Amino acid sequence: FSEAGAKPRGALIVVEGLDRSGKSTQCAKLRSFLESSGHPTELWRFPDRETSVGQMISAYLSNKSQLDDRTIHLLFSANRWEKRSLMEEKLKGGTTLIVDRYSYSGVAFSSAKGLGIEWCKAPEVGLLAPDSVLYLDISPERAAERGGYGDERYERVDFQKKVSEFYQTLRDSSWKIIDAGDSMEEVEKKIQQVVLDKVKECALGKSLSLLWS
Ligand code: T5A
Ligand code: NA
Repeated sequence: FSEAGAKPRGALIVVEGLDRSGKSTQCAKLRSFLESSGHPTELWRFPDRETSVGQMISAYLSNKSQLDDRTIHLLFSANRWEKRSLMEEKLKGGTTLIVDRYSYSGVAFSSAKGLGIEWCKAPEVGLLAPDSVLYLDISPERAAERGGYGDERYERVDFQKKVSEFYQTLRDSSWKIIDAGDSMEEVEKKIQQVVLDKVKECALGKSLSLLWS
C-alpha cells in the first residue's frame, strides 16, 4: 500500500474489554479526536445489529431468542465477514476505522462458555488483523457498578471473570493495555497518543495483515 501514488491507508483500531469497561464512550471520543486532527475516520461496532444477521444476534443478546452456543458463535463471525470487503476498501481508501469489539470478543466470550479456543478462532482466520488493539482493563466488579449493567445475556460478574481470562490468552504485540478504572478523561488521553502513532505508521506504509495466521 506504499507504492508511489497510492493513497496512505487508514489504520484499523480495535477497542476491546469487558462489558461496561467504557469502550463505546472511548470510541466516540477517539473518533472526534482523530477527525479534528485531520484524519478521515469512521466508527464501527460488532455486533453490527443493523444487518439481518445482526438482528438475530441482537434478539439473542436481549434474551428474546435462544440459540445453540456454536450457532451464535458462527453468527457473530458471519457478522464480521459480511463487513470484511467494505472494511478493506475503507482502509485502502485512507479511512481509519475505530472498531468497537472484534474477533477477540468473539473468541473470549464463546470460550468462556466452554467452547474450545481453537474451534472459536477458526472462523475468524482471514479477517483483517487490527493494527492496534486497545484493551480497556477493568475488574468485573468495578464494571458491574456502572450504568445499565445486567440488562443483557452475558452481564454477570462470574461469567465476565472467565471472559477476562480468555482475553488474556489472546494478547499479542498489537495490544495495548489501558487502565479503564481511571476517569473518562484520563483514559481518553492515554489512548490518543497510542492511536495517533499507529495512524502515522499505517499512512507511512505499514502493511495490512490477516488474523490468525
Ligand atoms: N459478543 C460480542 C460476543 O459474544 N461475541 C462477539 O463476537 C461480539 C462482537 C454485546 C455483547 O456481545 C458479546 C459481548 C457483549 O456481551 P456490545 O453491543 O458491544 O456487545 O455491548 P454494549 O452493551 O453496547 O456495551 P458494553 O456493555 O460492552 O459497554 P462499553 O461500551 O464497554 O461501555 P460504555 O462506554 O457504554 O460505558 C458503560 C457505562 O460506564 C460509564 C458510561 O457513562 C456508561 O454509563 N463509563 C464510565 N464511568 C466511570 N469512569 C469511566 N472511565 C467510564 N467510562 C464509561
Ligand atoms: Na458498548
